[in-house]
Amino acid sequence: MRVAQRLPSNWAQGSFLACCLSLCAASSLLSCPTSCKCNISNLEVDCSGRGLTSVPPNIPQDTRTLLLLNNRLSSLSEMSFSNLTSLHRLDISNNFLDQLPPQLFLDLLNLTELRLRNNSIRSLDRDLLQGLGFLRRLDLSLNGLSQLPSGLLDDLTMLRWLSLRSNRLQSLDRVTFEPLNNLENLQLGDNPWECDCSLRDFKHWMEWFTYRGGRMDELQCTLPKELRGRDIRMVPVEMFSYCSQLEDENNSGPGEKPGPPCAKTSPAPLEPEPALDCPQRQRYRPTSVRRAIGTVIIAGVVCGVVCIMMVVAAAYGCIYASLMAKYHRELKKRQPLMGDAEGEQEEQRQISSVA
Ligand SMILES: *[C@@H]1O[C@H](CO)[C@@H](O)[C@H](O)[C@H]1NC(C)=O
Ligand SMILES: *[C@@H]1O[C@H](CO)[C@@H](O)[C@H](O)[C@H]1NC(C)=O
Ligand SMILES: *[C@@H]1O[C@H](CO)[C@@H](O)[C@H](O)[C@H]1NC(C)=O
Ligand SMILES: *[C@H]1O[C@H](CO)[C@@H](O)[C@H](O)[C@H]1NC(C)=O
Ligand SMILES: *[C@H]1O[C@H](CO)[C@@H](O)[C@H](O)[C@H]1NC(C)=O
Repeated sequence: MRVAQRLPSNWAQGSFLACCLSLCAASSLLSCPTSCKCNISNLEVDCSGRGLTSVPPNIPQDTRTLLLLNNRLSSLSEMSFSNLTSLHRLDISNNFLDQLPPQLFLDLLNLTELRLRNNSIRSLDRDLLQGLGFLRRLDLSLNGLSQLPSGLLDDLTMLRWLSLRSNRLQSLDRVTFEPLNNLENLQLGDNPWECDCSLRDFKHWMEWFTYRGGRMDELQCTLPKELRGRDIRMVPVEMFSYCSQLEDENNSGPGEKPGPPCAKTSPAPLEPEPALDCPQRQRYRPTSVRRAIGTVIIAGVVCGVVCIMMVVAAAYGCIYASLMAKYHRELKKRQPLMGDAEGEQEEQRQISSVA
């Protein structure tokens, strides 16, 4: 298969070079797909806004930038980009893609920028981005993603910018984001986040991420009701302390670890650690959050009452003390008219000694 593929591509390269020696512009125009514009000075092939329903054939093999945005692509075959090994930038935004074949980007090892904004992608295969070790920008915004498979981002150690804005994400796993050592900017806004135990570990990761200088937009909670509209980074970590209580209770339970019960409900047996966010446990969380909020409110009220009482007592003490001080001062002021108190005492002592 591979040999058969390479023969024509080598031939194409050879003919391209030969033409370059004579008339470069003419040859590049010949090899440019009819529905695209090709720029040989930066090896860019622009096929955007042509109403395309499939990737045009005969895209020059040394293409560095391929623009396919604003078309009508609804599916791609596994081989769509298979011989464009020099590709650095690929933009397929504003199409109707819903499912991407797992091997789609397998040969694009030099890819630095991948834009899939504004499609209908609902899920991604965990191997889709395998080997893209040079990728710096990844735009998945405006899609229908409801979760990211763990391992999806494992090879993206050079990634600097990632957008997951405007999807249907309710939760994210810390483990999925840990390989992104060079991430600088993360966009997570406009998703229906559920701020419960399943987001706790990711909250910790976000705190570490911003601590080391990473920038983020807002992650506003949608559920539970009590936290709607709040940024999860502003929710005190104490609100999540009940999570470890739940875990402890379960771990010290009748010998049953949290792993197996989740695995029963988890649809993907491939994931090694589904224990942290099994859907079964999520149902308990909103009530527990309510309980935690209730505790906080009661504690606040009690503290407030005690504080007010202390302030009243202190104020009373102060007023009493100042009144007493004033009273004493006035007493002292009045006494000198009749003579110094001590002088008088001395006089009296002298009188008594004389007597
Ligand atoms: C081709 O790319 C170069 C470098 O980016 C640019 O200056 C030039 O305007 C482009 N030519 C066309 C026809 O777009
Ligand atoms: C990828 O990029 C490197 C360095 O820019 C280059 O040496 C290599 O040939 C490229 N690989 C492909 C398949 O184009
Ligand atoms: C998303 O893509 C559709 C179809 O190409 C387009 O009509 C729409 O304007 C795009 N929306 C945004 C926000 O880019
Ligand atoms: C990749 O190259 C082969 C041979 O050069 C060609 O037949 C095929 O259409 C090219 N694929 C793309 C997506 O341009
Ligand atoms: C422990 O896990 C089981 C099974 O998932 C669940 O039914 C139970 O409610 C959990 N216990 C606590 C205290 O959350």
